[in-house]
Amino acid sequence: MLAKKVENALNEQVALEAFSFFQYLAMASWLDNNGFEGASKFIYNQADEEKMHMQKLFFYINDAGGFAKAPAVPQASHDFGTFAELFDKVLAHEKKVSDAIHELVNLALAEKDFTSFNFLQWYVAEQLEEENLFRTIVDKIKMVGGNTDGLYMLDKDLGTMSVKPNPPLNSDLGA
Ligand code: OFO
Repeated sequence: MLAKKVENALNEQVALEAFSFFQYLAMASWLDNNGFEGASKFIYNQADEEKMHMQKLFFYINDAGGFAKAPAVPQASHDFGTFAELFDKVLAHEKKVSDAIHELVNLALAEKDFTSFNFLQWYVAEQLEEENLFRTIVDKIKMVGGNTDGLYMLDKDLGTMSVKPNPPLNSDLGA
């Protein structure tokens, strides 16, 4: 049974994932407008992943006997400075999401809500993967520095990065 405090915190996480979706949509649009076609495609795919993260939580809340609520989402920003600054912001955002997931895990354990604790392990693993991915991209951007040829190649590479197949959106823990 879903503990009430955990249900509320899961609904807050739904809102954070929804914000991530819109924030990445805004970033993809900025990249597209600034000539970074490959990176734009890559971030559009990341936005889709965030939507999936949100829906997976949403379905879980109801599956576990709670009430999933469509969230109010804060306005995403549209100004990111430079290509490098944009990816710094993505990495910082992913770290914030990881902290929120870890808080949720902590709460589930404190409330002896072992079902939610188990469900959330998928997000713990996902955040490790996402932080690692964006840290690598930030490192590559630093390596390239202001070199336009290097930036061109990096943008191209980002555009060819494969899209992960989405897991089922219900609370299937085998996902
Ligand atoms: Fe990229 O963060 Fe969702 O969970």
